[in-house]
Amino acid sequence: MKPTHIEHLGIAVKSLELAIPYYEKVLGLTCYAVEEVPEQKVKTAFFKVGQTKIELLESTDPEGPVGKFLEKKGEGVHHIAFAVDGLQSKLDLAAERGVALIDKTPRKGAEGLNIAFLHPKSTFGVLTELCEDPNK
Ligand code: CMX
Repeated sequence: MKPTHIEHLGIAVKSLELAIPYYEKVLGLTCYAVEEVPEQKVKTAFFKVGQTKIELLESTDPEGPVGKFLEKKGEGVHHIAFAVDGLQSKLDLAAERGVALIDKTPRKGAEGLNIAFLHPKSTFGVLTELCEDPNK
């Protein structure tokens, strides 16, 4: 698949309000966007570290993916997102190689990216997101 870089790391937190000050006041990063993604039942906060972002994820519904993750595993790293070119062809390639796809075709994610998830049961326990910037 040859990802170009790690686009972001998704970190599940109980509260953006409580977590953001750690990233700003201790790590010295700047929260440059807070965005609700209703389809994913999350509210997100973004920070940049070089070319990579940190995406904090607060659940807006206990039955959503992050709500269930927090209930089962608690706060922590929720997913890794790789930037790729030609997202649909990379999804087809993953399926050909036996990886279970959560999304067979790309959909819209935060920040206007086209995204698709690979199932953590196929990726050694790490929920994996592939992202493509449609404006690149
Ligand atoms: N990382 C690793 N494993 C995970 C996981 C994660 N983030 N989320 C769930 N799992 C594991 C669970 O621990 C569970 O494992 P066991 O069967 O061993 O107990 C298994 O997957 C099933 O978990 P579940 O709680 O029953 O949840 P579902 O099967 O309903 O859904 C998943 C799991 C990954 C398919 C679903 O969370 C999903 O579709 N995720 C993709 C979308 C998403 O995560 N959106 C939020 C972020 C959006 C954004 O970045 O904007």
